[in-house]
Amino acid sequence: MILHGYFRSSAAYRVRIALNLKGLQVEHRFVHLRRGEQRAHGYLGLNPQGFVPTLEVGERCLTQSLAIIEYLEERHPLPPLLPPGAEDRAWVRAIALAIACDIHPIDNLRVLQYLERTLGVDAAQRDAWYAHWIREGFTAIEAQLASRAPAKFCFGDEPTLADVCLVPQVANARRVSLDLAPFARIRAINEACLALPAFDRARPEKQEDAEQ
Ligand SMILES: N[C@@H](CCC(=O)N[C@@H](CS)C(=O)NCC(=O)O)C(=O)O
Repeated sequence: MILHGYFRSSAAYRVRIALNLKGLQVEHRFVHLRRGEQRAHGYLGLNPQGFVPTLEVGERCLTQSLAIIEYLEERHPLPPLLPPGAEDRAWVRAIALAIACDIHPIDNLRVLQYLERTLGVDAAQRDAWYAHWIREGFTAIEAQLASRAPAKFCFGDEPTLADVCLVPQVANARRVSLDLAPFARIRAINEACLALPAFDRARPEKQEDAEQ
């Protein structure tokens, strides 16, 4: 398998964590998003949306981080990233989707570039936008986490898809210096995750293409 990613992409970070948790090796190829390589003709042939990640599996190109992770889950069920009960699986997916569908897309590079280049927003306003949507999303997720008994991870004592999405979003929050003090559970879960080698090795700063 070949993973096309970028060290700072939180969607690619999710896939790196899932691969590591499942003990799967891939070849890494790097798409420099700041240089616009995601819009190069060759790459659009792999991923017509012009996003990372893309996972090449033989002749097939899989796109969308959550679809890729669900594929890995189906092909390599152990260790599971979803709990056994249908309601519990829905709960875990809801946290993952709150991040992947509601928080992350409006802070994506192309959205930030549109704010700056087309709407004339300055860097401070851009970062305020970024932090605002994470703060709003994390407020809801913190309440969802608080509705369950305290646990090491989002759901129980093993990491799930929810943690796979949460940790990269916390990394993004830190990049814009969002005050995480109100989010005690999120902070504790993030620390517990990063203590695991699978999460630690997936950190942006530990990737081959990492820059300052
Ligand atoms: N929903 C997609 C989002 C992918 C995505 O937004 N990737 C970002 C990096 S985190 C990207 O490639 N952005 C390129 C751009 O905005 O031009 C997924 O989960 O895979």
